[in-house]
Amino acid sequence: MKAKTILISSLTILIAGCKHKNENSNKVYIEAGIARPLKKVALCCESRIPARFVGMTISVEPVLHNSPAAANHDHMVWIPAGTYLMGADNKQALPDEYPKHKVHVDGFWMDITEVTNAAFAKFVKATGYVTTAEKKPDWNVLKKQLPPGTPKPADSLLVAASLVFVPSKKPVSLDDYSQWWAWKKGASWKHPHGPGSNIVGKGNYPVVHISYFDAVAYCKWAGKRLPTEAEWEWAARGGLTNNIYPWGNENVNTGKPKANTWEGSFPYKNTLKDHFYGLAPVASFAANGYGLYDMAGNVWEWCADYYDYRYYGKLNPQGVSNPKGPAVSFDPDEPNAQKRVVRGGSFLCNESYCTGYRVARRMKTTEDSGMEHLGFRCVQNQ
Ligand SMILES: [Ca+2]
Repeated sequence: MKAKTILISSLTILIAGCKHKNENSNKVYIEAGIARPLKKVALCCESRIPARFVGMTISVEPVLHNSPAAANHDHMVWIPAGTYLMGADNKQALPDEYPKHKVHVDGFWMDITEVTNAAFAKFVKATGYVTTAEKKPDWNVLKKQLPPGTPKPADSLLVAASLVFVPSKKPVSLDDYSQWWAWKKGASWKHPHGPGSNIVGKGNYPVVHISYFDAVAYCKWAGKRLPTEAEWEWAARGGLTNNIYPWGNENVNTGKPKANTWEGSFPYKNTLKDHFYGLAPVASFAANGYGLYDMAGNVWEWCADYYDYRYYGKLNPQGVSNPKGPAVSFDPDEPNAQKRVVRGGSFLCNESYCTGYRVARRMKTTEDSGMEHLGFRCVQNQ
């Protein structure tokens, strides 16, 4: 196994583009230099999206040396309090979406769009903040989080970098995410597709390559916070009851485009029915019933909660109020990795295998993950 493949395998995992069922369960993959059986769902969307460093569990509260911006409700909408049934709505639901359970959430303010490049640039200008993707990984730190004996990758790979989407030229096995994700030196929020790309003229596009730490730092500065998973799903439903998508139940591919997704055959053929191959400017599609844009598709959005695939089953079946997620994360596919929930799907999600744009769809990734299709939006209590 080439060093680069080992690194990508150890740095990344899968995505937003994968089948519901992996038919090649007898294959193995290399993670951190160790061959492991490929589980039936191990490399599907439902299991995980790429992580920057597998098993790296850094819990670092961001420290800001500048005063926060004055809190206001500009560009936000009030989401009313309510009680709903959280979780699975249809047969595409994954095991971690069960059981469907009663949840009450208090009212809150929510950004009507994903945080944009323009907004993030203001934050960086005010604070001098440097994102995770812009920092060189420290091998002495990294190796402590990996299995003993994991070989050190080449110095040329231990650089400030992030994961960018590179389509294949033909159909490929959806088991091998390294065929469409590339560890690209210099990729960051300012260079979404690596050196040579930039965000000039794209102030109204969602900021991407944002780690959980980056998102929390921005929210703090803005006088806001990340939504809980329960708040996010309640808001995404937009006042509808037990519907599959933010717009209702009409299939994503039926009628006029309703979200920025991947149409065609992943990861090599995109029919562009929704007119966007990659990212779309925020609010390019109709808002949901609460006035929120892009709660489906465009970019995955960070939530505050740790991820535990068993979490719903541990809650009081009579109902819960303002749940804040489990005390610790647990993903059976990567039991040592500390993961947070991400929601909403991205421009890479496709009806045939990912369906990340369903309002009940859960996804998770390690806190240091930064990718070309991962962003966030904020909420506020009052
Ligand atoms: Ca699209």
